[in-house]
Amino acid sequence: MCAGSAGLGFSFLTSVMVTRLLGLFAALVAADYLTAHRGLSECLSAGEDSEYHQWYQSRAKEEVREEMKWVWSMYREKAMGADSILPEEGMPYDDWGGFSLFLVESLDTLHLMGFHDWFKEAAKYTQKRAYYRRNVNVNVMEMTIRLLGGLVSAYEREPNAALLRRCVELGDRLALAFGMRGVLPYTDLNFATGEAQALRNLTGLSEMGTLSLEFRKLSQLSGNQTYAKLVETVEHFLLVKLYEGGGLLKYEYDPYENEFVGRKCVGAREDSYYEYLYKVWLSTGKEKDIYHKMYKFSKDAILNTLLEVSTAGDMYLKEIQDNGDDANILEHLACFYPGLLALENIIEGYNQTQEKIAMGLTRTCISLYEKSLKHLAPDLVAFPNNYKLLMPKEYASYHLRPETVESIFYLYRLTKDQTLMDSAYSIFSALKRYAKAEFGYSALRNVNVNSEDASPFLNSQPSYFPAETLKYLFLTFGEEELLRLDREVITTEGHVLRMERS
Ligand code: DMJ
Repeated sequence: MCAGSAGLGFSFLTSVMVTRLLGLFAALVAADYLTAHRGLSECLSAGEDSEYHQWYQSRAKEEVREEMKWVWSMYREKAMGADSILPEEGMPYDDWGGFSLFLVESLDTLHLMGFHDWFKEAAKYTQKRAYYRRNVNVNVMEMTIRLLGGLVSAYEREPNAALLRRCVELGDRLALAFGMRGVLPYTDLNFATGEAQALRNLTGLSEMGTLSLEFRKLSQLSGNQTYAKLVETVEHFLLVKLYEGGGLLKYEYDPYENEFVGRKCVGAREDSYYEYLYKVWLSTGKEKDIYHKMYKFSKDAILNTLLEVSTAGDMYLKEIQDNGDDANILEHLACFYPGLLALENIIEGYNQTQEKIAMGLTRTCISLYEKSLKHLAPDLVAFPNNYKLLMPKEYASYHLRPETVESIFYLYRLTKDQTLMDSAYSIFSALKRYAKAEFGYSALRNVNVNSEDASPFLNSQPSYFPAETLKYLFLTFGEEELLRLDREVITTEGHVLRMERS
Protein backbone atom coordinates (compact mmCIF):
# COMPACT_ATOMS: atom_id res chain seq x y z
CA MET A 1 0.00 0.00 0.00
CA CYS A 2 1.27 3.51 -0.76
CA ALA A 3 1.05 5.96 2.11
CA GLY A 4 1.26 9.72 1.80
CA SER A 5 0.03 12.26 -0.71
CA ALA A 6 1.40 15.20 -2.63
CA GLY A 7 0.02 17.60 -0.04
CA LEU A 8 1.92 16.17 2.92
CA GLY A 9 4.73 18.07 4.62
CA PHE A 10 8.40 17.53 3.88
CA SER A 11 9.33 15.82 7.15
CA PHE A 12 6.53 13.30 6.92
CA LEU A 13 7.41 12.61 3.31
CA THR A 14 11.04 12.22 4.25
CA SER A 15 10.22 9.69 6.95
CA VAL A 16 7.94 7.82 4.58
CA MET A 17 10.75 7.83 2.03
CA VAL A 18 13.31 6.55 4.51
CA THR A 19 11.00 3.78 5.70
CA ARG A 20 10.20 2.87 2.14
CA LEU A 21 13.83 2.93 1.09
CA LEU A 22 14.80 0.62 3.93
CA GLY A 23 11.95 -1.65 2.91
CA LEU A 24 13.07 -1.48 -0.68
CA PHE A 25 16.63 -2.34 0.22
CA ALA A 26 15.48 -5.41 2.14
CA ALA A 27 13.22 -6.39 -0.73
CA LEU A 28 15.96 -6.02 -3.31
CA VAL A 29 18.27 -8.36 -1.48
CA ALA A 30 15.48 -10.86 -1.07
CA ALA A 31 15.17 -13.51 -3.73
CA ASP A 32 12.12 -12.24 -5.56
CA TYR A 33 13.39 -8.79 -6.43
CA LEU A 34 11.05 -8.46 -9.34
CA THR A 35 7.92 -8.84 -7.26
CA ALA A 36 9.35 -6.38 -4.77
CA HIS A 37 9.99 -3.97 -7.58
CA ARG A 38 6.39 -4.13 -8.67
CA GLY A 39 5.33 -2.81 -5.26
CA LEU A 40 7.74 0.06 -5.70
CA SER A 41 6.32 0.76 -9.12
CA GLU A 42 2.80 1.13 -7.74
CA CYS A 43 4.04 3.65 -5.21
CA LEU A 44 5.98 5.52 -7.86
CA SER A 45 3.18 5.69 -10.36
CA ALA A 46 0.99 7.20 -7.67
CA GLY A 47 3.19 10.23 -8.35
CA GLU A 48 3.67 11.01 -4.67
CA ASP A 49 7.02 12.68 -4.46
CA SER A 50 9.53 13.74 -7.02
CA GLU A 51 12.29 13.66 -4.40
CA TYR A 52 11.78 9.96 -4.17
CA HIS A 53 12.04 9.57 -7.93
CA GLN A 54 15.18 11.64 -8.01
CA TRP A 55 16.80 9.59 -5.29
CA TYR A 56 15.72 6.38 -6.94
CA GLN A 57 17.07 7.48 -10.32
CA SER A 58 20.40 8.69 -9.07
CA ARG A 59 20.93 5.49 -7.12
CA ALA A 60 20.08 3.41 -10.20
CA LYS A 61 22.39 5.57 -12.32
CA GLU A 62 25.22 5.04 -9.83
CA GLU A 63 24.61 1.29 -9.86
CA VAL A 64 24.91 1.17 -13.65
CA ARG A 65 28.11 3.21 -13.43
CA GLU A 66 29.49 0.71 -10.93
CA GLU A 67 28.78 -2.13 -13.35
CA MET A 68 30.60 -0.31 -16.17
CA LYS A 69 33.48 0.25 -13.76
CA TRP A 70 33.62 -3.46 -13.03
CA VAL A 71 33.27 -4.47 -16.70
CA TRP A 72 36.06 -2.10 -17.73
CA SER A 73 38.35 -3.08 -14.82
CA MET A 74 38.08 -6.74 -15.80
CA TYR A 75 38.82 -6.00 -19.44
CA ARG A 76 41.64 -3.60 -18.56
CA GLU A 77 43.28 -6.06 -16.21
CA LYS A 78 42.89 -9.25 -18.25
CA ALA A 79 42.46 -8.31 -21.89
CA MET A 80 43.52 -4.70 -22.51
CA GLY A 81 43.77 -4.05 -26.24
CA ALA A 82 42.00 -7.24 -27.33
CA ASP A 83 38.76 -7.27 -29.30
CA SER A 84 36.99 -8.99 -26.41
CA ILE A 85 37.42 -10.62 -23.05
CA LEU A 86 36.01 -14.11 -22.57
CA PRO A 87 33.74 -13.44 -19.62
CA GLU A 88 33.96 -16.93 -18.17
CA GLU A 89 37.73 -17.36 -18.39
CA GLY A 90 38.99 -13.80 -18.24
CA MET A 91 41.13 -14.39 -21.33
CA PRO A 92 41.73 -11.91 -24.20
CA TYR A 93 40.10 -12.89 -27.46
CA ASP A 94 40.57 -11.32 -30.89
CA ASP A 95 37.37 -12.27 -32.68
CA TRP A 96 37.10 -9.11 -34.83
CA GLY A 97 40.49 -9.02 -36.53
CA GLY A 98 42.48 -7.64 -33.59
CA PHE A 99 41.36 -4.00 -33.74
CA SER A 100 40.80 -3.52 -29.98
CA LEU A 101 37.09 -3.43 -30.65
CA PHE A 102 35.89 -3.58 -27.04
CA LEU A 103 38.27 -0.78 -26.09
CA VAL A 104 37.17 1.53 -28.89
CA GLU A 105 33.48 0.81 -28.34
CA SER A 106 33.84 1.64 -24.63
CA LEU A 107 35.50 5.03 -25.09
CA ASP A 108 32.57 7.45 -25.12
CA THR A 109 30.72 5.47 -22.44
CA LEU A 110 33.75 5.79 -20.16
CA HIS A 111 33.85 9.51 -20.82
CA LEU A 112 30.12 10.02 -20.39
CA MET A 113 30.21 8.21 -17.05
CA GLY A 114 33.10 10.34 -15.85
CA PHE A 115 35.94 7.79 -16.00
CA HIS A 116 38.22 10.36 -17.59
CA ASP A 117 41.56 8.80 -16.67
CA TRP A 118 40.52 5.49 -18.14
CA PHE A 119 39.22 7.28 -21.22
CA LYS A 120 42.58 9.00 -21.73
CA GLU A 121 44.52 5.79 -21.19
CA ALA A 122 42.30 3.87 -23.63
CA ALA A 123 42.31 6.66 -26.24
CA LYS A 124 46.12 6.63 -26.12
CA TYR A 125 46.07 2.90 -26.55
CA THR A 126 44.35 3.25 -29.93
CA GLN A 127 47.45 5.06 -31.15
CA LYS A 128 49.83 2.25 -30.26
CA ARG A 129 49.82 0.22 -33.43
CA ALA A 130 48.76 0.57 -37.04
CA TYR A 131 45.70 -1.63 -36.80
CA TYR A 132 44.38 -1.01 -40.22
CA ARG A 133 46.86 -2.77 -42.42
CA ARG A 134 46.11 -6.20 -41.05
CA ASN A 135 45.55 -9.08 -43.38
CA VAL A 136 42.02 -9.87 -42.23
CA ASN A 137 38.59 -9.72 -43.82
CA VAL A 138 36.20 -7.37 -42.09
CA ASN A 139 32.56 -6.49 -42.46
CA VAL A 140 32.50 -2.91 -43.71
CA MET A 141 29.33 -1.84 -41.91
CA GLU A 142 30.31 -3.36 -38.57
CA MET A 143 33.76 -1.77 -38.74
CA THR A 144 32.15 1.55 -39.59
CA ILE A 145 29.49 1.65 -36.88
CA ARG A 146 31.67 0.09 -34.19
CA LEU A 147 35.25 1.17 -34.85
CA LEU A 148 34.94 4.39 -36.84
CA GLY A 149 31.87 5.46 -34.82
CA GLY A 150 33.72 4.77 -31.57
CA LEU A 151 36.82 6.68 -32.68
CA VAL A 152 35.09 9.79 -34.05
CA SER A 153 32.86 10.09 -30.98
CA ALA A 154 35.94 9.77 -28.73
CA TYR A 155 37.69 12.44 -30.79
CA GLU A 156 34.78 14.83 -30.36
CA ARG A 157 34.95 14.37 -26.60
CA GLU A 158 38.68 15.02 -26.36
CA PRO A 159 40.22 16.07 -29.67
CA ASN A 160 43.85 15.29 -30.35
CA ALA A 161 45.78 15.07 -33.61
CA ALA A 162 46.94 11.47 -33.16
CA LEU A 163 43.39 10.23 -32.65
CA LEU A 164 42.20 12.09 -35.73
CA ARG A 165 45.02 10.50 -37.76
CA ARG A 166 43.77 7.13 -36.57
CA CYS A 167 40.21 7.99 -37.66
CA VAL A 168 41.45 9.06 -41.09
CA GLU A 169 43.63 5.98 -41.44
CA LEU A 170 40.59 3.80 -40.73
CA GLY A 171 38.31 5.86 -43.01
CA ASP A 172 40.81 5.50 -45.85
CA ARG A 173 40.84 1.72 -45.49
CA LEU A 174 37.04 1.53 -45.34
CA ALA A 175 36.74 3.79 -48.39
CA LEU A 176 38.38 0.98 -50.41
CA ALA A 177 35.12 -0.98 -50.12
CA PHE A 178 33.17 1.38 -52.40
CA GLY A 179 32.84 0.53 -56.06
CA MET A 180 30.20 -2.21 -56.37
CA ARG A 181 28.08 -1.13 -59.37
CA GLY A 182 30.30 1.92 -59.41
CA VAL A 183 29.03 3.47 -56.17
CA LEU A 184 27.92 0.93 -53.56
CA PRO A 185 30.00 -0.51 -50.76
CA TYR A 186 30.88 -4.19 -50.85
CA THR A 187 30.04 -5.96 -47.63
CA ASP A 188 33.49 -7.39 -46.94
CA LEU A 189 36.95 -5.98 -47.23
CA ASN A 190 40.50 -7.12 -46.64
CA PHE A 191 42.26 -4.23 -44.93
CA ALA A 192 45.74 -5.22 -46.13
CA THR A 193 45.03 -6.06 -49.77
CA GLY A 194 42.07 -3.77 -50.31
CA GLU A 195 40.15 -6.63 -51.94
CA ALA A 196 36.42 -6.20 -51.51
CA GLN A 197 33.49 -8.52 -52.15
CA ALA A 198 29.81 -8.99 -51.42
CA LEU A 199 29.48 -12.26 -49.55
CA ARG A 200 26.84 -14.53 -51.14
CA ASN A 201 26.70 -11.82 -53.82
CA LEU A 202 24.07 -10.09 -51.75
CA THR A 203 24.31 -7.07 -49.52
CA GLY A 204 21.99 -6.09 -46.69
CA LEU A 205 20.12 -2.79 -46.90
CA SER A 206 21.63 -1.75 -43.57
CA GLU A 207 25.10 -2.68 -44.84
CA MET A 208 24.74 0.01 -47.49
CA GLY A 209 22.65 2.53 -45.62
CA THR A 210 24.30 2.64 -42.21
CA LEU A 211 27.62 4.26 -42.98
CA SER A 212 26.35 7.80 -43.33
CA LEU A 213 26.69 9.35 -39.88
CA GLU A 214 30.20 8.03 -39.37
CA PHE A 215 31.57 8.92 -42.82
CA ARG A 216 29.96 12.36 -42.75
CA LYS A 217 31.41 13.02 -39.31
CA LEU A 218 34.86 12.00 -40.53
CA SER A 219 34.59 14.54 -43.36
CA GLN A 220 33.50 17.22 -40.93
CA LEU A 221 36.38 16.51 -38.55
CA SER A 222 39.10 16.05 -41.17
CA GLY A 223 37.95 18.70 -43.63
CA ASN A 224 38.17 16.11 -46.40
CA GLN A 225 34.81 15.81 -48.18
CA THR A 226 35.67 12.51 -49.88
CA TYR A 227 34.06 10.38 -47.17
CA ALA A 228 30.80 12.35 -47.18
CA LYS A 229 30.63 12.19 -50.97
CA LEU A 230 31.03 8.42 -50.96
CA VAL A 231 28.06 7.91 -48.67
CA GLU A 232 26.00 10.62 -50.33
CA THR A 233 26.13 8.72 -53.61
CA VAL A 234 24.93 5.58 -51.85
CA GLU A 235 22.20 7.53 -50.06
CA HIS A 236 20.92 8.91 -53.38
CA PHE A 237 20.89 5.46 -54.92
CA LEU A 238 18.89 4.12 -51.97
CA LEU A 239 16.47 7.05 -51.89
CA VAL A 240 15.45 6.30 -55.46
CA LYS A 241 15.04 2.60 -54.66
CA LEU A 242 13.05 3.45 -51.54
CA TYR A 243 10.73 5.68 -53.50
CA GLU A 244 10.23 2.99 -56.15
CA GLY A 245 9.66 0.43 -53.39
CA GLY A 246 6.89 2.43 -51.74
CA GLY A 247 8.85 3.24 -48.59
CA LEU A 248 9.76 -0.28 -47.48
CA LEU A 249 12.42 -2.35 -49.22
CA LYS A 250 13.22 -6.04 -49.15
CA TYR A 251 16.19 -6.64 -46.93
CA GLU A 252 18.96 -7.70 -49.36
CA TYR A 253 20.24 -6.19 -52.58
CA ASP A 254 21.33 -8.33 -55.50
CA PRO A 255 23.81 -6.20 -57.49
CA TYR A 256 23.69 -8.51 -60.50
CA GLU A 257 19.93 -8.32 -60.91
CA ASN A 258 19.83 -4.76 -59.53
CA GLU A 259 16.91 -5.63 -57.28
CA PHE A 260 16.05 -6.11 -53.63
CA VAL A 261 15.14 -9.61 -52.51
CA GLY A 262 13.97 -11.43 -49.40
CA ARG A 263 11.81 -10.37 -46.51
CA LYS A 264 10.62 -6.94 -45.42
CA CYS A 265 11.18 -6.06 -41.79
CA VAL A 266 12.83 -3.64 -39.40
CA GLY A 267 15.04 -6.39 -38.00
CA ALA A 268 18.38 -7.84 -39.07
CA ARG A 269 19.98 -6.37 -42.23
CA GLU A 270 17.34 -3.62 -42.65
CA ASP A 271 16.89 -1.92 -39.28
CA SER A 272 19.38 0.90 -39.15
CA TYR A 273 18.81 2.15 -42.72
CA TYR A 274 15.46 3.64 -41.69
CA GLU A 275 17.07 5.01 -38.54
CA TYR A 276 19.82 6.78 -40.49
CA LEU A 277 17.35 8.46 -42.85
CA TYR A 278 16.10 10.43 -39.87
CA LYS A 279 19.41 10.86 -38.10
CA VAL A 280 21.25 12.13 -41.19
CA TRP A 281 18.59 14.82 -41.55
CA LEU A 282 18.92 15.64 -37.86
CA SER A 283 22.69 15.64 -37.64
CA THR A 284 23.20 17.77 -40.73
CA GLY A 285 21.21 20.67 -39.31
CA LYS A 286 17.75 19.63 -40.59
CA GLU A 287 18.55 21.02 -44.00
CA LYS A 288 18.44 17.96 -46.17
CA ASP A 289 14.70 17.94 -46.55
CA ILE A 290 14.58 14.93 -48.84
CA TYR A 291 15.92 12.68 -46.04
CA HIS A 292 13.22 13.91 -43.71
CA LYS A 293 10.48 13.37 -46.29
CA MET A 294 11.73 9.91 -47.12
CA TYR A 295 12.00 8.98 -43.46
CA LYS A 296 8.32 9.91 -43.06
CA PHE A 297 7.47 8.05 -46.25
CA SER A 298 9.22 4.94 -44.92
CA LYS A 299 7.58 5.32 -41.49
CA ASP A 300 4.12 5.37 -43.08
CA ALA A 301 4.96 2.26 -45.10
CA ILE A 302 6.40 0.46 -42.07
CA LEU A 303 3.42 1.24 -39.85
CA ASN A 304 0.89 0.49 -42.60
CA THR A 305 2.51 -2.78 -43.58
CA LEU A 306 4.19 -4.23 -40.52
CA LEU A 307 2.32 -2.92 -37.49
CA GLU A 308 0.25 -5.67 -35.94
CA VAL A 309 -1.74 -6.21 -32.77
CA SER A 310 -2.09 -9.83 -31.71
CA THR A 311 -5.50 -11.06 -30.66
CA ALA A 312 -4.07 -11.20 -27.14
CA GLY A 313 -3.36 -7.47 -27.40
CA ASP A 314 0.41 -7.30 -28.05
CA MET A 315 1.48 -4.60 -30.49
CA TYR A 316 4.50 -5.59 -32.61
CA LEU A 317 6.23 -5.14 -35.95
CA LYS A 318 5.85 -8.33 -37.95
CA GLU A 319 7.79 -9.33 -41.06
CA ILE A 320 6.65 -9.95 -44.63
CA GLN A 321 8.23 -12.91 -46.37
CA ASP A 322 9.65 -12.78 -49.90
CA ASN A 323 6.44 -14.36 -51.25
CA GLY A 324 4.30 -11.70 -49.58
CA ASP A 325 3.02 -13.86 -46.71
CA ASP A 326 3.00 -12.54 -43.16
CA ALA A 327 5.54 -13.86 -40.69
CA ASN A 328 4.12 -13.20 -37.24
CA ILE A 329 7.45 -12.89 -35.51
CA LEU A 330 9.24 -10.14 -33.65
CA GLU A 331 13.02 -9.89 -33.56
CA HIS A 332 14.58 -8.26 -30.53
CA LEU A 333 16.53 -6.15 -33.02
CA ALA A 334 13.24 -4.55 -34.18
CA CYS A 335 12.70 -3.18 -30.66
CA PHE A 336 14.77 -0.10 -31.55
CA TYR A 337 11.99 1.21 -33.78
CA PRO A 338 9.63 2.64 -31.11
CA GLY A 339 12.63 4.58 -29.78
CA LEU A 340 13.02 6.18 -33.19
CA LEU A 341 9.33 7.14 -33.20
CA ALA A 342 9.79 8.66 -29.74
CA LEU A 343 12.87 10.59 -30.88
CA GLU A 344 10.85 12.05 -33.75
CA ASN A 345 8.21 13.18 -31.26
CA ILE A 346 10.87 14.74 -29.02
CA ILE A 347 12.34 16.67 -31.93
CA GLU A 348 9.15 17.61 -33.76
CA GLY A 349 6.54 17.95 -31.05
CA TYR A 350 3.59 16.05 -29.70
CA ASN A 351 1.86 13.46 -31.81
CA GLN A 352 -0.50 11.47 -29.64
CA THR A 353 -1.06 8.57 -32.04
CA GLN A 354 2.63 8.12 -32.60
CA GLU A 355 3.33 8.20 -28.86
CA LYS A 356 0.69 5.51 -28.32
CA ILE A 357 2.24 3.31 -30.99
CA ALA A 358 5.74 3.83 -29.58
CA MET A 359 4.49 2.98 -26.11
CA GLY A 360 2.55 -0.09 -27.30
CA LEU A 361 5.54 -1.47 -29.19
CA THR A 362 7.91 -0.80 -26.30
CA ARG A 363 5.56 -2.50 -23.84
CA THR A 364 5.62 -5.64 -25.98
CA CYS A 365 9.43 -5.52 -26.09
CA ILE A 366 9.50 -5.14 -22.31
CA SER A 367 7.14 -8.10 -22.00
CA LEU A 368 9.71 -10.26 -23.77
CA TYR A 369 11.84 -9.72 -20.67
CA GLU A 370 9.02 -10.03 -18.17
CA LYS A 371 7.67 -13.26 -19.58
CA SER A 372 10.92 -15.22 -19.70
CA LEU A 373 12.11 -17.25 -16.76
CA LYS A 374 15.27 -15.18 -16.36
CA HIS A 375 13.51 -11.89 -17.11
CA LEU A 376 15.81 -11.34 -20.09
CA ALA A 377 14.61 -11.29 -23.68
CA PRO A 378 14.98 -14.09 -26.22
CA ASP A 379 16.32 -13.01 -29.60
CA LEU A 380 13.05 -13.67 -31.38
CA VAL A 381 9.45 -14.42 -30.42
CA ALA A 382 6.49 -15.60 -32.46
CA PHE A 383 2.78 -14.91 -32.42
CA PRO A 384 1.42 -18.08 -34.09
CA ASN A 385 -1.79 -17.24 -35.96
CA ASN A 386 -1.31 -13.77 -34.55
CA TYR A 387 -2.43 -15.03 -31.17
CA LYS A 388 -0.38 -15.30 -28.00
CA LEU A 389 3.33 -14.56 -27.65
CA LEU A 390 5.40 -17.72 -27.88
CA MET A 391 9.12 -18.15 -27.20
CA PRO A 392 10.51 -20.77 -29.61
CA LYS A 393 13.31 -22.83 -28.03
CA GLU A 394 15.69 -22.33 -30.94
CA TYR A 395 15.70 -18.53 -30.40
CA ALA A 396 15.83 -18.55 -26.60
CA SER A 397 19.36 -17.15 -26.35
CA TYR A 398 19.95 -13.66 -24.99
CA HIS A 399 22.75 -11.55 -26.45
CA LEU A 400 22.98 -8.56 -24.09
CA ARG A 401 21.23 -6.54 -26.79
CA PRO A 402 20.39 -2.86 -26.30
CA GLU A 403 17.27 -2.25 -28.42
CA THR A 404 14.62 -2.41 -25.71
CA VAL A 405 16.51 -0.21 -23.25
CA GLU A 406 17.26 2.13 -26.16
CA SER A 407 13.53 2.57 -26.77
CA ILE A 408 12.87 2.90 -23.05
CA PHE A 409 15.44 5.71 -22.93
CA TYR A 410 13.82 7.75 -25.72
CA LEU A 411 10.31 7.05 -24.54
CA TYR A 412 11.13 8.01 -20.98
CA ARG A 413 12.65 11.27 -22.21
CA LEU A 414 9.42 11.88 -24.11
CA THR A 415 6.82 10.84 -21.54
CA LYS A 416 8.56 10.78 -18.11
CA ASP A 417 6.41 7.73 -17.42
CA GLN A 418 7.86 6.21 -14.26
CA THR A 419 6.80 2.69 -15.15
CA LEU A 420 9.37 2.81 -17.95
CA MET A 421 12.01 3.61 -15.37
CA ASP A 422 10.84 0.60 -13.38
CA SER A 423 11.14 -1.62 -16.43
CA ALA A 424 14.66 -0.36 -17.10
CA TYR A 425 15.59 -1.14 -13.51
CA SER A 426 14.05 -4.63 -13.70
CA ILE A 427 16.05 -5.38 -16.85
CA PHE A 428 19.21 -4.09 -15.20
CA SER A 429 18.54 -6.22 -12.10
CA ALA A 430 17.95 -9.33 -14.20
CA LEU A 431 21.18 -8.66 -16.10
CA LYS A 432 23.12 -8.53 -12.84
CA ARG A 433 21.44 -11.58 -11.50
CA TYR A 434 21.65 -13.88 -14.52
CA ALA A 435 24.14 -12.54 -17.05
CA LYS A 436 27.10 -11.70 -14.83
CA ALA A 437 29.91 -14.19 -15.25
CA GLU A 438 33.21 -14.17 -13.35
CA PHE A 439 35.07 -11.70 -15.59
CA GLY A 440 32.34 -9.86 -17.42
CA TYR A 441 28.75 -10.04 -18.59
CA SER A 442 27.88 -12.86 -20.90
CA ALA A 443 25.29 -13.72 -23.50
CA LEU A 444 23.02 -16.51 -22.26
CA ARG A 445 22.24 -19.83 -23.85
CA ASN A 446 18.58 -19.95 -22.86
CA VAL A 447 16.47 -17.42 -21.00
CA ASN A 448 13.85 -20.01 -20.22
CA VAL A 449 15.80 -22.46 -18.12
CA ASN A 450 16.31 -21.84 -14.44
CA SER A 451 19.42 -20.54 -12.74
CA GLU A 452 20.59 -24.01 -11.71
CA ASP A 453 21.47 -24.59 -15.36
CA ALA A 454 25.07 -25.93 -15.31
CA SER A 455 26.36 -23.87 -18.24
CA PRO A 456 24.10 -20.86 -18.71
CA PHE A 457 26.66 -18.67 -20.50
CA LEU A 458 27.68 -18.37 -24.14
CA ASN A 459 31.01 -16.93 -22.99
CA SER A 460 30.69 -13.79 -25.05
CA GLN A 461 30.39 -10.12 -24.09
CA PRO A 462 29.70 -8.18 -27.30
CA SER A 463 31.27 -4.76 -27.63
CA TYR A 464 27.82 -3.15 -28.00
CA PHE A 465 27.20 -4.03 -24.34
CA PRO A 466 29.30 -1.10 -23.04
CA ALA A 467 28.66 1.00 -26.16
CA GLU A 468 24.88 0.70 -25.97
CA THR A 469 23.22 -1.45 -23.31
CA LEU A 470 25.02 0.03 -20.31
CA LYS A 471 25.04 3.50 -21.86
CA TYR A 472 21.27 3.57 -22.47
CA LEU A 473 20.58 2.32 -18.95
CA PHE A 474 22.85 5.01 -17.54
CA LEU A 475 21.22 7.70 -19.67
CA THR A 476 17.72 6.54 -18.76
CA PHE A 477 18.47 7.01 -15.07
CA GLY A 478 20.68 10.06 -15.64
CA GLU A 479 19.97 13.79 -15.89
CA GLU A 480 18.99 15.19 -19.29
CA GLU A 481 22.11 17.40 -19.31
CA LEU A 482 24.23 14.27 -19.74
CA LEU A 483 23.05 14.10 -23.30
CA ARG A 484 21.09 16.82 -25.08
CA LEU A 485 18.93 15.35 -27.81
CA ASP A 486 18.64 18.75 -29.47
CA ARG A 487 22.41 18.91 -29.86
CA GLU A 488 23.64 15.35 -30.09
CA VAL A 489 22.65 12.32 -32.09
CA ILE A 490 23.24 8.73 -31.05
CA THR A 491 24.42 6.42 -33.81
CA THR A 492 22.98 2.97 -34.37
CA GLU A 493 25.84 1.60 -32.27
CA GLY A 494 25.19 4.00 -29.39
CA HIS A 495 28.03 6.41 -30.14
CA VAL A 496 27.25 10.02 -29.37
CA LEU A 497 28.00 12.58 -32.10
CA ARG A 498 27.44 16.31 -32.12
CA MET A 499 24.95 17.65 -34.61
CA GLU A 500 26.64 19.78 -37.22
CA ARG A 501 25.09 23.12 -36.34
CA SER A 502 24.49 22.58 -32.66
C1 DMJ B 1 24.27 -3.29 -32.59
O1 DMJ B 1 25.50 -3.66 -33.11
C2 DMJ B 1 23.71 -2.12 -33.35
O2 DMJ B 1 22.69 -1.57 -32.62
C3 DMJ B 1 23.21 -2.53 -34.71
O3 DMJ B 1 22.61 -1.46 -35.40
C4 DMJ B 1 22.23 -3.68 -34.64
N1 DMJ B 1 22.17 -4.22 -33.35
C5 DMJ B 1 23.37 -4.50 -32.64
C6 DMJ B 1 23.12 -4.99 -31.24
O4 DMJ B 1 21.98 -5.77 -31.12
